[in-house]
Amino acid sequence: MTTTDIHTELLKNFEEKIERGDAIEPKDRMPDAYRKHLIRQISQHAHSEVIGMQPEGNWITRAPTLRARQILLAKIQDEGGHGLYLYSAAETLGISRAEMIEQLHSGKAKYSNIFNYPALTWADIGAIGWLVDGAAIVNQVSLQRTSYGPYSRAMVRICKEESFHQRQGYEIMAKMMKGTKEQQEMAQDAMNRWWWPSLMMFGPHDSESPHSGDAFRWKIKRASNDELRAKFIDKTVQQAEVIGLTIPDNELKWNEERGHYDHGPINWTEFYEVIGGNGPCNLQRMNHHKRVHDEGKWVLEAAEAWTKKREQKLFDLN
Ligand code: FAQ
Repeated sequence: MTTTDIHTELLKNFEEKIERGDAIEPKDRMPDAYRKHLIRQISQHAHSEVIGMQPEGNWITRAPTLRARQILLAKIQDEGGHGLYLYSAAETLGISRAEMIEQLHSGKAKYSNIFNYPALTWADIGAIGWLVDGAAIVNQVSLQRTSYGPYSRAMVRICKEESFHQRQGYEIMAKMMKGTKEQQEMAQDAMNRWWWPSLMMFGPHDSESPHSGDAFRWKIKRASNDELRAKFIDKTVQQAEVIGLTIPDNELKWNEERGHYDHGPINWTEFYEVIGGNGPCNLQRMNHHKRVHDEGKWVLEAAEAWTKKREQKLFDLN
């Protein structure tokens, strides 16, 4: 067998595994394009979790009660943990965490559009939990069946935690809607500002999504951007109705034939501006991440020095 034959055989094995719906594991042979596609998606997902801690972090000291503060703190810690599972999953594909952070800082790697908007009031914390985590869950539930084993297993755990996050946000909104007129207005205002960016989280329409072709062929994506967006809208409209919030879309209408809500046009110019680095908070988010990364370098250095010392000790003992 020539090297080319072996290569062809290994890639055939990969295609067959995908066809059967078997998981691809780190030691399996995979096409380079599959590996790169996953590194892009998983690292962007990880960066989103970590950058997503910033808008909520601003509210820890301003939470209205001790209970609300404890819950918010636990939620934000979870998001940091999600980032860590995802960085670890991406590392199994042959990229280091340092390289991923470098790509984030240089602008090569993206993170979710949604975290470039400011959290102006306590109701925004409700809207983030309810809408942003709600949108993230819809996407992540479908990714539990993604073809790459480490990514799919990370999703299973993450989804369990996200459903608690979504309830945390919904509880805040429900409480505010039972409160004073000012509190109700604050909740509606947060809804108005977070609704459209939340719909953008699912990415461009299927017809405009350059990565979807490969993503479906390799079973990385199990549902399309538009299908997931529709699922999110359908369930969220009902939740909004229960607590008396209005969806800020005059064109929102149930379509009996499609079995989904029709919605008004999404502002894709805004979406591309935001993911291109020109959203309201992009600079602030990146500067904060870079500063904290630099300030925390000593922790990494200390951990590395300790590991080296321990290894030397073990070596001396042997
Ligand atoms: N934001 O061809 P497609 C969370 C980019 S986790 C920014 O459709 P694809 C938890 C895309 O990268 C939220 N960029 O791409 C939490 C590509 O650009 P590129 C994160 C976006 O990958 C809650 C270009 O547009 N979740 O919130 C976005 O097939 C609360 C063309 O797009 C995930 O990352 C966007 N929204 O589909 C934390 C889920 N959408 O890379 C804290 C995993 C698209 O060529 C607090 N990711 N782009 O330069 C996915 O499922 C997919 O990557 C999609 C995009 C669906 C996001």
